[in-house]
Amino acid sequence: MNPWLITIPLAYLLGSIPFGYVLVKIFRKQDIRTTGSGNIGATNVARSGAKGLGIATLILDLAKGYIAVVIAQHLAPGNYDLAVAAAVAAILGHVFPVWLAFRGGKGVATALGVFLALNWPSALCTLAVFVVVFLLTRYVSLASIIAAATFPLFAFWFVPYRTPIVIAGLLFIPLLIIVKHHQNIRRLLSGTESRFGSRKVAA
Ligand code: NKO
Repeated sequence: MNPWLITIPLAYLLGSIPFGYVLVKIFRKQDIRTTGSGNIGATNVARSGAKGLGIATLILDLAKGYIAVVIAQHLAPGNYDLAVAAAVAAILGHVFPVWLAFRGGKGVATALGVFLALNWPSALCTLAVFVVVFLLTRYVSLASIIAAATFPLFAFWFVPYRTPIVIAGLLFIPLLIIVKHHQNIRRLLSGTESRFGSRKVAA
C-alpha cells in the first residue's frame, strides 16, 4: 500500500488532537478559548492559572508532532519528502483541527516536535533562539515569531535534501506560525501583549 495514503491522514489526525483544550475541559471544566488570548496552546493554558496543565500541553503537543514524523520515517525509511509532508499535515491538524471548527493553535510546540524528529540540530538551534528571546523579553509570542523566522536558516544549513516538497515544507511551517501570531504582532506593536508570568491578561 502507498505509504502516503496512511501517513498523511494519520499525521493530520494526530496533530488535530487539541490537548490544551481537552486538558482544561477535563480538569478545570473550562473552555480555554474563552480566557486570556483564547489560544489553545501551552502558554495560554499556563496563563489561565493551570501551570501543570500548561507543561502537559507543551509536552503532548510536542509529542504528537514528533510521533507523526517518526511514523512516516518507519513506514517509508529514507523518504524525506513523506516525512516533511507528514510534518506539514501534523501542523495543519494542530492549526486547523476538524474537531474545533478548524480553529486551533499556533503550531509552535508541535513544530518543535516535528523538527526534532526531522532534523534535530536545526530544531535545537531554533529552540536556543526561542530561549534567548524569551529570557530577554518574557514574551512567548515574540520568541515564537523570531524562532520561526530564523528556522529556515538553520534548516537549510543542516538539512541535506533539496526537493521541492522539502523546501516548500520547511518554509511553509514557519510562515504559517508567524501568520497565526498576527494578533500577537498587533499587541506587541501597541505594547499590550502580556509577558509570561505577568497578571495582565491580553484582550
Ligand atoms: O497565548 O497567544 P499566546 O500568548 O503556546 O501564545 C503565543 C505562543 C503560542 O505557542 C504556544 C506554545 C508554546 C511553546 C513554548 C516552548 C516551545 C519552544 C519552541 C521553540 C521552537 C519554535 C519552532 C518554530 C519552528 C518553525 O507563541
